[in-house]
Order: sequence, then structure tokens, then C-alpha cells
Amino acid sequence: PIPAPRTVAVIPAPMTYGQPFMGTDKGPDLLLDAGINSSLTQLGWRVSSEPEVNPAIEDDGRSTPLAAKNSVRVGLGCKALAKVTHRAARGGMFPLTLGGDHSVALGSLAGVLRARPGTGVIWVDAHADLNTPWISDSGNMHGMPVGLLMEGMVPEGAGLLDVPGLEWLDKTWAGEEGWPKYTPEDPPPRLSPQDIVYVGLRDVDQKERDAIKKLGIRTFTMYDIDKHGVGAVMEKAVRHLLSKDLNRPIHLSYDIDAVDPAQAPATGTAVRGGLTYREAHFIAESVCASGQLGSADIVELNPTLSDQEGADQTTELGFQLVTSFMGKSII
Ligand code: Z70
Ligand code: MN
Ligand code: MN
Ligand code: MN
Repeated sequence: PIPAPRTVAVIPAPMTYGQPFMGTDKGPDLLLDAGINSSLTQLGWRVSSEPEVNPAIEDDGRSTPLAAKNSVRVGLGCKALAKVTHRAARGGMFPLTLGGDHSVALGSLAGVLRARPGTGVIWVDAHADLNTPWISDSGNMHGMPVGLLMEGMVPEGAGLLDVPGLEWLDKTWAGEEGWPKYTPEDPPPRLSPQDIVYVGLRDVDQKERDAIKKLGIRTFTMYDIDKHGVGAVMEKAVRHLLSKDLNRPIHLSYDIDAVDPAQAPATGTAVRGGLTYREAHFIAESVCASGQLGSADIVELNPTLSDQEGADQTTELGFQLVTSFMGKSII
């Protein structure tokens, strides 16, 4: 249970090496400069403004034959972020991570899962982000945060020790300050297939589709939203997670590219046929209304990939989505 008045830890994570473009590192400052902290205060939150998590990590030259570009920078940045979200969640706070590309969710969610192992996840995205260094076509790690945390995605005989930068997620990790050694009672953070639902999918790689089917992960694609409406979809999505435990915390990972490029042009992988402005808001509002939201990410804002008007519009939308899932209501 989160004490009242609830405290949100606002965590800027300006990381950009999980995908090919510079610019997602601008996301946190755009949201902060637009006044996200004072809006959260107005909504009744106590705000703990955290320092940026972007340790100027050098690629230390360790390379991997696996498909995992910039794995040292991404992996060690996420390790640092995981420590921050872990501490915030342990302290009863709501960790709110401002990305950054979506690889930051590997860190934010790993920390939250370690502190609150029963967490259920709502992944709002055009993409499934279920790749791993063993199956990815692109090698871009923003396509891997779910895959790297999901049980059953690392091939038999392989391990996360094999990926430079990701050793901290392996069960043999020796531990260090702020992130103790794993034990059988306190194992590495992992997601089970029934602990996540996808909303908004429309661009999924073949091997991700195979994995979704094999693992039985619950998906609500754009087809489902068109067919049943976003209201029914969100009711089912929340019910799926809470049927296991009505009191479990929910982590919302919101990739702005879930929204149609007409409303959110300033992002790295714009895919047509996305959420409308109202659908995007409704998703945020209904996750809030579940009463179980305990942590969240907003990611993939990239103002350098559109004109100024598009960048402003996308920032404004990201801002509104955050205030919506953090409790803003229309009346
Ligand atoms: C593709 C890959 C992706 C976000 C693109 C795309 C992944 N499945 N994720 N944009 N946020 O490269 O793995
Ligand atoms: Mn900055
Ligand atoms: Mn994503
Ligand atoms: Mn995406």
C-alpha cells in the first residue's frame, strides 16, 4: 500500500542508445521544462525530483557476436536506473521514468519487479519489444525490454552473462551496493507470460509473434481496439491482470509510438494506423481508474525527428498522457 499523500519519484532517463537516432535523450527535459512536476503537485502528489540517470557510460569496447547494439551503454544505464526505481518502490513511492528510448524500461521495470515481484504490466506500444539478442533482426535494444525480462525467452544453454552490460540480470550476479546479490528467496527480476498485457500492437516481428503464441501472452492489437472499442479492451486488459490478485500493483509502460503519427509524429518508429488522441487518453485514464497503478514510463519522444510543430504537439501529448494516468480527470 502506498502512503498518503502519495509521493512520485520523477526520474529523468535521457538514454538514446537503444535505437539508431540521437534525440530521445531530449525527452525528459521537454517534459520537465513543460512543468510536469508542478502539474503532479497540483494533482495532489508529493514530488521527489530525482537526478538524471544517464551516467556518461563509455562503451568499454566489449563486443558481442549477438544482436545487441550498444549493449554496454544500454545495459549499464539500465542497471543504474533499476537501482533508482528499486529504491523508490521499496520506499513506497511511485517511480515515474521519463525516457529516453524504450530500452530504459528494462531498467525501470527490473527495479520495480525486484521491489514488487507481483507487479502486472500494461505495455502500450505499436511494438511488442519482445526481442532478445538471440532473435532480434535489428539488434536495437529498445525492441528488447520485455524479451529480456520474460521467462522462457533466453535460449536453453545461454544466459544474460553472455551479453556485455546485462550481467546484473543473471542469477549468478555477485551484487553491489544498492542492488544486492540474488538468492533463491530474492531471485533476479522476471516476468511471467501471464503478468503482461499488450495494448496497441501493429508492428510485430515474426519471431515475436511466434513467442507471443508459444507463451500465451495476452495481446490487444489495433484490430481488437477497432473491433471491440477501447473501452472493452481496457476492461479486459485490467481484468486479465487483476484476476490473479485484485491488489497487485500495475506498471504502465507507455511508448508514444502507440499513438497515431498524426498526433505523435516526433518519435523514432512512427507506424501508421495507431491510437487516436482520445483512445490514447482513455487508456491512460482507465489504467489510473484501476486504482492499482504503482509505477510507469513514458518513452520514445524524439523532438529532432519532426518539425517544431510536430515536436511541440508530441511533447504536449506525452505530458497530457502522464497527467491522465497520474490522476487528472476531466471534471
Ligand atoms: C522492432 C525491432 C521498436 C520501439 C521500435 C522494432 C522495435 N521490433 N520498439 N520502436 N519502441 O527492431 O526489434
Ligand atoms: Mn538534462
Ligand atoms: Mn516500445
Ligand atoms: Mn514502439
